Amino acid sequence: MSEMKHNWTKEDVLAIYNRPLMDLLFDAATIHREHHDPNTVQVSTLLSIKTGGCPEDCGYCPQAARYHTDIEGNDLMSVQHVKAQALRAKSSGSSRVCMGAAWRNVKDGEEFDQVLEMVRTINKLDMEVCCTLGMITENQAQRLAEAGLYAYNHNLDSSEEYYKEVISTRGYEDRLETIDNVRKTNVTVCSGGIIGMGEKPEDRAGMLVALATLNPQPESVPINALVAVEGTPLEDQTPVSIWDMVRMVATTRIVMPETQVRLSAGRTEMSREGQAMCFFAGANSIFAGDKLLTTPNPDVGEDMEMFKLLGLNPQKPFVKKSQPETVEANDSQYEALGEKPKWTRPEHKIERNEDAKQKAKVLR
Ligand code: SAM
Ligand code: DTB
Ligand code: SF4
Repeated sequence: MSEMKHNWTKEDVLAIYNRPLMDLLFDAATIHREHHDPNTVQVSTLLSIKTGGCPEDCGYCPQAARYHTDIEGNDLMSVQHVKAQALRAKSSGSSRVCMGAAWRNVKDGEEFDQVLEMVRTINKLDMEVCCTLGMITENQAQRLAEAGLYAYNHNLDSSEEYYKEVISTRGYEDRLETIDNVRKTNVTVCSGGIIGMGEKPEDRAGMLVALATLNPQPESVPINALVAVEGTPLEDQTPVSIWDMVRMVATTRIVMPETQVRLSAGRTEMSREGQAMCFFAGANSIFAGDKLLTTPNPDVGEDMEMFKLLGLNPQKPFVKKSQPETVEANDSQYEALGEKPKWTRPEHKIERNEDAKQKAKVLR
């Protein structure tokens, strides 16, 4: 096996992305087979533990309070409810539960303590636990690790340049800092992005460079196709073509050979043939369950039929890394520091975000 390459440039990556499709697919599939079992796909279930009412202005997101979408907001879910959902996910073949909260960043206090209890509870069910809670400090990452967190998801979403066209309430450097905070613990890093937001292939390459030059590279990289939700600034984006998705997956596989590449949002729009091409190109993980966080996803039964048709097997938990131990709240060696980190707030004007916000005001 060759040494992992970390010095990717945008030119390198764009050249890979633009290769003749058959060459690109062949190389990606070859690299995939050198590093992974091509017939095994990791299955994660998403659980929105705190939905809607988010203060951020992410142009793609139906959970941003400032836009008018038909999302019903909820308070933080109870630990019992989360446990019941995790058991359901386990019985339907998922090895991982990914809990998402519509927060800008984690604040120390009762709600975070409740999330830590959710992490302990799911880890004790022998499932991999992932959280995506917005920006976190090193101390918060350590507390999550101690509770038994397996992965933390924090997407870069696009290139640094295009990020500014989508979000104005936080900066790219905040995202990188959170990833760095997670890296200081034994929690694995899950970070990827979205295609179909109006970005150019150069931006897709830029995002992959930002991820592939992290050392170590993220253990998992979700590739989402934008789900264009009515009321969000990106509601009118044309759907990405399957060819773009396949190119993105294949390029991700080539530049990050060891990573689990997750075929994420947007699968309801993809045919089985399209998804099969993505698996061939190196995707080896999916989100299963009829809902992502707030939008639809293929039915579990249909996914299992597809697995059967393609001869794919769900990956068992903890095959890539051993199960973390759970330390109980009373035995914790970390205390809540109550820090108030100065995450950035660029607040530059993004016209389409402003328009969507104005429209929401009229509709309310
Ligand atoms: N609030 C936290 C944050 O932003 O980091 C965690 C939850 S947030 C919903 C997690 C990720 O979901 C985003 O980074 C984005 O990549 C993805 N996402 C959100 N809305 C989406 C959409 N409409 N289509 C595709 N992906 C989406
Ligand atoms: C990721 O990259 N995609 C997931 C997960 N990580 C948190 C979320 C997709 C959300 C799609 C829009 C929704 O359902 O709200
Ligand atoms: Fe909030 Fe996350 Fe949605 Fe942005 S992506 S609006 S931070 S929930």
